Amino acid sequence: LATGPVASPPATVDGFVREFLDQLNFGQGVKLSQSTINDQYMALARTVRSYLMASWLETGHRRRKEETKVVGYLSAEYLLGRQLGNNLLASDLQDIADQAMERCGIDMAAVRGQEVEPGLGNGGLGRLAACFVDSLATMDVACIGYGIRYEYGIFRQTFVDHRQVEEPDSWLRLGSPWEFPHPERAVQVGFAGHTETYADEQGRERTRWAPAWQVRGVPYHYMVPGFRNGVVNTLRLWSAEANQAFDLQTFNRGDYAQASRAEIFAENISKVLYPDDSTPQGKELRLQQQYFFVACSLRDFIENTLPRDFDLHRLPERIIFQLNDTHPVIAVPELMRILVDEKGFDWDEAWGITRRCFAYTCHTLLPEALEVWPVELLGRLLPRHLEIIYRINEEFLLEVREAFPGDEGRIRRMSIIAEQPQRAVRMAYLATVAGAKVNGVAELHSQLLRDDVLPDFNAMWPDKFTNVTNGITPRRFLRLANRKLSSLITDTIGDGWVTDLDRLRELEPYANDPEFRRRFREVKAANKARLGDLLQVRDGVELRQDHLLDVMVKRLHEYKRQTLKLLHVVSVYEGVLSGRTPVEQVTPRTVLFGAKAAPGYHMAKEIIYLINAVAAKVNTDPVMDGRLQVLFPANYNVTLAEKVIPAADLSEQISLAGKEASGTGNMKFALNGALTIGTLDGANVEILDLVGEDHFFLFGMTEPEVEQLLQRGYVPSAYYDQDPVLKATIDLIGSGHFTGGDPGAVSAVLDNLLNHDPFMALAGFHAYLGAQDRVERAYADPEGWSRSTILNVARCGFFSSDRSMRDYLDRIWAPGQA
Ligand code: 26M
Repeated sequence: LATGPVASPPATVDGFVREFLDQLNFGQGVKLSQSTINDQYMALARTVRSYLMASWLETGHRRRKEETKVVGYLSAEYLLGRQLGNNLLASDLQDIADQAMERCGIDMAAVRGQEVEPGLGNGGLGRLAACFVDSLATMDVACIGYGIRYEYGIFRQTFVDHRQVEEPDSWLRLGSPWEFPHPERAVQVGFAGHTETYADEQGRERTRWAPAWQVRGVPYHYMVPGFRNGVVNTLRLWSAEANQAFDLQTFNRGDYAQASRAEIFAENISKVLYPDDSTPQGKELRLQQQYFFVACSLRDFIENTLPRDFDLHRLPERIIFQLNDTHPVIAVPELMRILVDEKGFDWDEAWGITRRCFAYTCHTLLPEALEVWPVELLGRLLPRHLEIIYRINEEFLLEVREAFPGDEGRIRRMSIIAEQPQRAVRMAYLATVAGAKVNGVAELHSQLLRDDVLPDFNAMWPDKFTNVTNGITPRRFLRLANRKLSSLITDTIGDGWVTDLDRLRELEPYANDPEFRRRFREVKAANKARLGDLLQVRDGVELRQDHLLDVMVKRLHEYKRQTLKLLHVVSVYEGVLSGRTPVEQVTPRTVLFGAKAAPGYHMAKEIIYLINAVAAKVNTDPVMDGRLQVLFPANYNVTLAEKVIPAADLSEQISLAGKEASGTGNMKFALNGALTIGTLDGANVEILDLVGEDHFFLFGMTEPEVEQLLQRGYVPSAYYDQDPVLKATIDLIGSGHFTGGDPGAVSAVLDNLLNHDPFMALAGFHAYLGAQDRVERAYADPEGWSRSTILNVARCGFFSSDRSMRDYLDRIWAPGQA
């Protein structure tokens, strides 16, 4: 009994209804007639879970027998999005669930709307991690995703008087039906204290770390189902808990607040996601988070996942830890500490193992985004790790000296320890030294990484560097988010594309088929109507269905150039206002922004204010005759993305060349039948290559041209002085027209543009307007536009994260084996 596979409930409407009612009655403890929407959501989620459970257990069992190499994806962020729809899709229960809910008289849409998405990430990097684990499950690759179970995810954005106000994201308030706590698998993590040397039984000198305090890491498991393949991998997110709720002596004295201080302190570690995504603040709590989750993860893998008596000399045969940016890099000295201090390995032996267990992905080019930890802080929080980092650096610099004798400048440049402006550990260098491979996230980015960010390391180890262009999961971002387009594609070429996205190529001939083009336009119109309904309910705004929908959704950053988009909007408005453009000549257009600003990023918040101020004016000024609308729904997140992207006509990817590492929104739009207006940056370059110049609105400088302009000396005000349209546009903003007559309210943004403009928005303005003219001419020809959108979909199969995972396997995780 009970040794065979666990039985799933019958995959029929009857079976589903029965399981659902059981979950409602015995799990949730209510009768259907008394149940709230939340009861129904919880029971439905638990029902779906039940269907996936047999596969989860089976996959776990198989993995333990297999003895294959596991990918340990180490990421401080997973921006998962809602789980219910995804897991219904993966288990092929969508239709059954719909019918079952109907039979119970339940409003399925309302129940779906009840789910709060786990927003455990900031943006691209966190969403990429979620796409990657989805693809690995679908490809049946053994992967454990390791991360942090933040109690509060990315803040909820609201606008008050046009300004961003952040609210805590208490996504766990009603409980999450998707998580499985495993307190029995908890591990201990130490902090601070001191190190000491001692002689072991053989008289060898050894070091041990005596931490000053410890916390308990409790893992919460989440299912990561593959697409209809019976595979369910695991995401293991760690929550910090105090070892004891109270200091009993203090408790007995009656000082209850003091008695629970240790508990509060420990639990702070996984309390909240840091909402910065480009300028790390070097905060102690952030370092605690990083060490906490990698220490838990390494301990978990070595002690609880590998077989009992596993010989750690062979560790690289069983694990590759992929470092998602530098956030988990403290895992490198942690593994050294485990091997040397705890397991008694020689330093050289341990280092030989460690260097084969890690690979590093870099996600940025901005120098200010590279993490650096002051030695003072690191030494106080993790004294043993600092010693280990020093020794790694010493021996590394010996290697450099040997390879480049007498080149002291190079040694200073390459040192893992920076001396200026304060002594600090350069985490990207540590990752590069330790990593078996280092990759960028798009061709251009990987090239710039070699040439500009890590050139000395590239000179030393050219073979270490490689590229893996990012991708997105076609399950969530096409099949789930755009059911109508998916059906049209499947009706035309079959459903193999869902797991083999290159097959979208088979759509190419249909770009010339007027009937197919008509159906394609029908899909877009339906998606636009669906978004209109949502925005009406959510924000009480009307989305004009006859407008070109022009979308810019991404984090608010100067380098992404939301201001350039805004300058375009204002120039259109100013043209009509000043009588330069007859209003009938304006292409009816809705510009939709979605963007969160890091709470401490002042300029980004000013830009948000300006967008809202411009929207309020432009939307209501009768002079525009309703032909230009600016919408800025608050709190852009994965859930909203799934509705916005399928409805878009135009995708704004207008970062200054050389600044956006890859972008992944760009891929989502192209695959959902929007055309891109964009620069030669990140993965845009590869999208352009694949779809062709006739089907992409390219503008702006190349990265070398940006460099040249910088060398010559960039004077933004010269563009203002010489371009009358730009001047009129900026002057209108500067006049206080959008800010109730108060020019002061926009001066920070305008001063910055006119006097600094680090991302060359003014230099880009003219070419951008030219590209927008080309957009409007193309949009005026619906057949030509449809043809281009179909070719975009047909030619972008490359951007499946399944292909990204194949590339990681071939180039990084199992070269020669795959
Ligand atoms: C660091 C320290 C402290 C607090 C937060 C951070 C931090 C968190 C997220 C820093 C950066 C973070 O994310 C950066 C990011 O999302 N980068 C994007 O990665 C995508 C996936 O590779 C790329 O497509 C984008 O171009 C890149 O901007």
